[in-house]
Amino acid sequence: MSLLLGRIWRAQKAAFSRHTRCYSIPPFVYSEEVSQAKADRRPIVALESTIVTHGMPYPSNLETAREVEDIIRKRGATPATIAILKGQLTVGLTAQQLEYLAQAQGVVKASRRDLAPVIAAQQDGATTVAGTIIAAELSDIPVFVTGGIGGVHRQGEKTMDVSADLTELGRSKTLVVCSGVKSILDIGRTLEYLETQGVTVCSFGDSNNFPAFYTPRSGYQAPNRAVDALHAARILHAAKQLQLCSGIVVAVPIPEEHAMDSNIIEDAIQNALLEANKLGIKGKEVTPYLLAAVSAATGGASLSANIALIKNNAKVGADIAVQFQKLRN
Ligand code: PSU
Ligand code: MN
Repeated sequence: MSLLLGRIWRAQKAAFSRHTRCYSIPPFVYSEEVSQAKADRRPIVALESTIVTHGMPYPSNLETAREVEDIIRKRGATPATIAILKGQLTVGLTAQQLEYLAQAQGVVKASRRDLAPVIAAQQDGATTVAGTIIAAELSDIPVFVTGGIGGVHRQGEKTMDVSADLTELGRSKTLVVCSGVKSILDIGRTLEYLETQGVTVCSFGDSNNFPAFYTPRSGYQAPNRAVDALHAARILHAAKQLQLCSGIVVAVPIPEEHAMDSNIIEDAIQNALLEANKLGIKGKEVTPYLLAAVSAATGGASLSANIALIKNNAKVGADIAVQFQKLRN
């Protein structure tokens, strides 16, 4: 009897360790470059991929993604563009992988809810801000750079269209550098929702004004300000010490020389919203549709502004990552 029990126990133990071994394999791969930076404890900056596949047209998307990575390298950090390639969550794309993704068709825009299905179906997926935060946390990369985060859509109080980026920020430990939210969204309600989620929102630099993506000032005050990269890194460090499992937004205004005229952009947005409504665009298609419509309506001027601000954000994000790594090491 005891022999039998012993055999059952051993069999169960083996099954259990097979089970745990199976799930203890990290669900992602690093590029060679990121893997080396990790080993050397050098600063890394996470980058999203929805901006590449759904946020900008080819070839501007590829050129911008490459330039952003190079800016980060020049400032002493390692870029890690994150995407799902044939079901493999990949932290740090090689030059070839980035080139592939920038032209690939049928890539799924992957937010939190989409990650598991895309991986299970071995599809290609471009991670949104929410999706990228999840991967960045799994791989312990605390600084992430993008152009704009998602937010509460205009009329969101009726449609309930609130980006999962906001709830993800509410449950993450990541610092996201961006230029605020696009004015296709309801900026005031987005700030309210971030407050509810416990997200620390800082304007960056000289002004307390929360930026409006294409323009440096939204008219809304940011609740905090980070005067420079070291200050932002200190805020991240303090949040880590407190084990706050809620994120930080560092909102960097578009450089004045690249800012758009706010009337021109507002007109383009109003028309794009009406058109989206008429066409019945819903759900995850809304943001990519509005981005493309605004770009077309401004003759590409909004695309140039978008490119300029993300390059500037890359500088700020790299500097924060460098400063934070010094506090951490
Ligand atoms: N805002 C931009 N450019 C973008 C996006 C937002 O200015 O490319 C993308 C980001 O990937 C963001 C996503 O996470 O759109 C938000 O989509 P949604 O509103 O469906 O959550
Ligand atoms: Mn939405």
